[in-house]
Amino acid sequence: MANSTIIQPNKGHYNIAEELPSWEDFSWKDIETNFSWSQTGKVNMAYECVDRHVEAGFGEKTALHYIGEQEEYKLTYRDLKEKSDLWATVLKKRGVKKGDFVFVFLPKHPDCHIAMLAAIKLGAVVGPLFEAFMEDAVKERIQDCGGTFLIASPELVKRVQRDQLPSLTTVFITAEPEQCTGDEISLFEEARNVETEENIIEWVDLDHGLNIHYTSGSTGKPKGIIHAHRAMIQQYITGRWVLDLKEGDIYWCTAHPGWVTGTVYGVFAPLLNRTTTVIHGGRFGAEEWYDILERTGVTVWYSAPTAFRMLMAKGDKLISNYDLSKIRHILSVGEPLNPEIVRWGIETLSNRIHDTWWMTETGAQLIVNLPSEAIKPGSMGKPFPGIEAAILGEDGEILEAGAVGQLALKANWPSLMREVWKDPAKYSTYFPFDGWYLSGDLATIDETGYVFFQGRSDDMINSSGERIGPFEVESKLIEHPAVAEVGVIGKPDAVRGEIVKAFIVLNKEYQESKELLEELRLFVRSGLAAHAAPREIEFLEELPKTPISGKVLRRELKAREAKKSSDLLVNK
Ligand code: 6R9
Repeated sequence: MANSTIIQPNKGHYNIAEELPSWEDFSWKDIETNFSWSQTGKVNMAYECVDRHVEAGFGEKTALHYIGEQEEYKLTYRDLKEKSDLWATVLKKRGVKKGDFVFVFLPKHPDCHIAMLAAIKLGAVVGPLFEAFMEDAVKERIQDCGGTFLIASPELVKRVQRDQLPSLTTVFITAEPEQCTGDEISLFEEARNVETEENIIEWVDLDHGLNIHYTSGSTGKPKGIIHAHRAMIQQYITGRWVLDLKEGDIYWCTAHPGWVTGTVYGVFAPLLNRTTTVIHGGRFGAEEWYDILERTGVTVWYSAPTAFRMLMAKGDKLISNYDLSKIRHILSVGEPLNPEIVRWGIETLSNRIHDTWWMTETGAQLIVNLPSEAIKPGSMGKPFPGIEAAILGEDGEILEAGAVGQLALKANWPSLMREVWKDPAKYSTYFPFDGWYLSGDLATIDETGYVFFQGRSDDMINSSGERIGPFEVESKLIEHPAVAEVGVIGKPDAVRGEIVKAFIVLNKEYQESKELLEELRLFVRSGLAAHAAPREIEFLEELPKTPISGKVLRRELKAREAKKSSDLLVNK
């Protein structure tokens, strides 16, 4: 809790704040009444995302605004309904039925939305695959749940090893027949040759499987996390109250649906709230991103610390070339949001950046900075209404304010995962203490209920008996003008148990030098604490990161260190 600054909201920015109930008055049951199924009990996420809005007279509203490298176009809610109905008809004709796994391997593109919605309309469980996955990552996932159907682009399908995936019987390609090979089916051609089936929607139970996302956690092979249609309750209301989405907003979530953020807050939540979503095909580029924000008039923007840091590293002069005045609400997820980024947001974008915390397993945001509340930079915010958080000690006891322990959430909430695919034993490891979901993250909660992230439990550093969270050291270092990116780990040390080691990527106008190294060490020593100052600093060209969400891979940095020291031993 190094930083005690409090940043008050600019109330005029936000819309929904006034309708927020007090914590005591909140009930998930009340939220359900926004949906017609609260009477029927039968549901379909795709209907709630799309068809419902067309029936209510909003068919002409823009649902998707696509900006690709070659083309740019918009689709209305009616377009999205017609296209997803049509593709659902094709899928059904080719055998897709309720409960089947349908993988979607497409770049960020409206086709990805349409494919996902079409599969969901049939009651299939959709598995969006991240566009940068290579052969093994794709194989592992499809194999694990015996996926039978795949919808892919002609480029990405090349990374699918059909000969090693016997379960995968049917592959649809989002292209014309000339671009298909072997038994691949041209989705475009088939779609031209069918009549859209009326009432194509398969009504399912609230607990019926909706999507599967694989998450690696800290060890072991990826686990298939399955969510149910019920998750929409929380995905809808967090979209409304946290993203503050309303009529007239232009919303951009920069994540690909292969990351849970891109599915929940890139596809479902904005459609559930009848918003216009911007889709940008292509990779990160500061100029492109600023251009998109300006040109499409984005009002609400959801991204990640790694992207904000890359924009910061490009300098503030670049921003001044763009008119970004339409942006009224910015949010972040996936990694600790350094206070420096929050300051940058206020100075250069005239907006607070609102941190949100959740996990693949939790299915929706749980710890948030509501737009109407004060922000404490360095804190992830407070539990969303209806969510109870606590810091637990080793034996599951609730720790007092300020103590470091495991961040735990009182189960149950609507979007909590339904199962870990074929691994009930793994599922129960999340609930070692009665009624609590254990996150694997270490955190503290202050007297006012704000939650401060410390690190994954396996990232904590213990140096001469002092416990040091890598996040605080990283956040201090990032304040230094020379530092663009940083990852901090505990390096095994014979005397101290561990020492703090920082891996730093320098901003391009800075050169590696002994003086700079000393200056950085002093910067932490004087700004944070002597024991937190890195005893070792190594400069790198880039940091290892998770491909999907850009999280700094501290465990990879650790593994490199371990390997280095064992090499030393061997070479002695
Ligand atoms: C949505 C998502 C989950 C892990 C989580 C934590 C880290 C997420 C964070 C954050 C600090 C935040 N994480 N949000 N750490 N501050 N606001 O990221 O899901 O990819 O499954 O990762 O990410 O360590 O446990 P997922």
